[in-house]
Amino acid sequence: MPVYLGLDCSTQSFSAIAIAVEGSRREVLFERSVGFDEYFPQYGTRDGVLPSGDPLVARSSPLLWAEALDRMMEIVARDLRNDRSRLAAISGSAQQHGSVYIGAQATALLAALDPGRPLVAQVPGIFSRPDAPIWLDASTTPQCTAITQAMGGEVALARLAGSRACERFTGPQIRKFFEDDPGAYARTDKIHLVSSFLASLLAGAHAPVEPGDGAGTNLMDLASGCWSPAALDATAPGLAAKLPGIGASWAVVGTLAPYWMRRYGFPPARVVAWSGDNPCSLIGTGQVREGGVTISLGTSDTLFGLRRTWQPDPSGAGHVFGAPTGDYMTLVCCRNGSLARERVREEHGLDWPGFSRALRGTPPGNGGAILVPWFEPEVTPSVPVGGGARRYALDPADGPANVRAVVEAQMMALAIHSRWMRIRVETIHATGGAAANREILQVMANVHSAAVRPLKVGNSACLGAALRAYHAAELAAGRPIPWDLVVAGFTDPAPGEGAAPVPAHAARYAELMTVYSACESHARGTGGDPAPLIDAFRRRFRRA
Ligand code: XUL
Repeated sequence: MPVYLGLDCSTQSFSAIAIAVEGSRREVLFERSVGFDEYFPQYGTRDGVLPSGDPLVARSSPLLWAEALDRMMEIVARDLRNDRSRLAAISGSAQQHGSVYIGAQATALLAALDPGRPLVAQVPGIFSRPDAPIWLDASTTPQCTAITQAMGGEVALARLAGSRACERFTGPQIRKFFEDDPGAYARTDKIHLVSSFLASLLAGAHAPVEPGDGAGTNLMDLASGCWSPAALDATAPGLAAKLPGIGASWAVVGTLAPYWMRRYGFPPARVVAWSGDNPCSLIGTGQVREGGVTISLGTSDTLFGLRRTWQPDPSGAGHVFGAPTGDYMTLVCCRNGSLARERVREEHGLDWPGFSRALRGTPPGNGGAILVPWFEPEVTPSVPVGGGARRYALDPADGPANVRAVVEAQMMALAIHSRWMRIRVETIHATGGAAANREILQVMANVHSAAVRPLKVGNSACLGAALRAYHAAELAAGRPIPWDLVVAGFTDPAPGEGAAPVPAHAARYAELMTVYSACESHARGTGGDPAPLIDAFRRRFRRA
């Protein structure tokens, strides 16, 4: 059976999933993952991020990503053993918005990688900037303001690009680089997304940007799928010449470079355009039709669904990206995801079973106790300068109540800030590390008043990349397959698992969400004291 490989360069780790497909026979061969901090301590990252004196700055190392790719390909070659020759295509998924800056010497270097030496020994010279700003960076508020002004305001930009100017998006990051270091900007020949950078290393030549991920730049005209000349002009001079082209999501960008074939014994497998982790996860959770919803609980918590047509979020908080099917996807992203859960768990000296026990032992609605979990600057709603977490009617020392409060807040924030999508949520496909936690899924089901189904494969972004490789390889071979058939057998919910909403608890959250919104507004300095609302909620659910 032909084998397809999906790779995933996320914030904290690098993963691979190999699948085998032939007709209706479908099999996940293996999943592998290496954490950046543990496997590559020499880079000094913490949770995948380089240390910085400025809490608004978040960068990682493109060299680390290259080394992790090399290590993962070695692992995959070992694990595929005699099946290596059956590798038909590879695609990938990467954290969105991050950018990699490359000098002109890279083109020749990429084409002549020496299989006798590891990648990490050969590529340091290609970067015109040693670090890469990533999606956790919140340092570009002045650049966002300037770009917004030049584009005629937030609404005009969102109508063109699917999102207002966001601190973590690539365009504002490029503008900041140009302002801070015009010399290095001038020496930059190509600016890649993390996704197109890694695809370029595999193919040994500059790969195009994929439109799903390209929509996370504030630079792409979402309707035409092309770079917008006006947005490029508003960002930095000469940018058009520095960006790779935008290709179709299913573009075969080349075959594996000789480096990979000679060093690890791979065949000349097709390299398919890489996309962002959220677009890939759309496929990896089987959202290939309009109307469904995925919640992904990872470093970021995201909620998204496929759309055939699109309108931007009038509040400016949500996003519209391209979907790898050629459609669109709407998305909200909350930055304070897994690290916020971990922080509360650690603050109260709990392990994960203890975290689950705390959820089981506390009442839905938490008696009106609220935590607004903005431990780090939040992206939804936009809280660029870290105002810190805020507690309302919540004792900071009460471990179980804080555990419930962080999970309820995260679920309510996703529900509140995704209303603009107007999706009638009946079933949620849950993915990401925390989707393995039954108690968290129960809160999700009650807050959204929807059935929650976790999927068999937890890393849906990586699986989505493997499925995209399969789809594109078939298309390239003249055998186009509908997306329903691409995902069939891979993205089915795990049987017997999941959570159903409890109607009385769902009704309670419908009221608590009004309280939570008021707490968010108060915490942002845009609303009054939510205490009267909290008291009213408490009186109503006193005996709950
Ligand atoms: C989406 C976003 C995050 C990153 C995390 O807009 O910023 O979900 O893609 O990997």
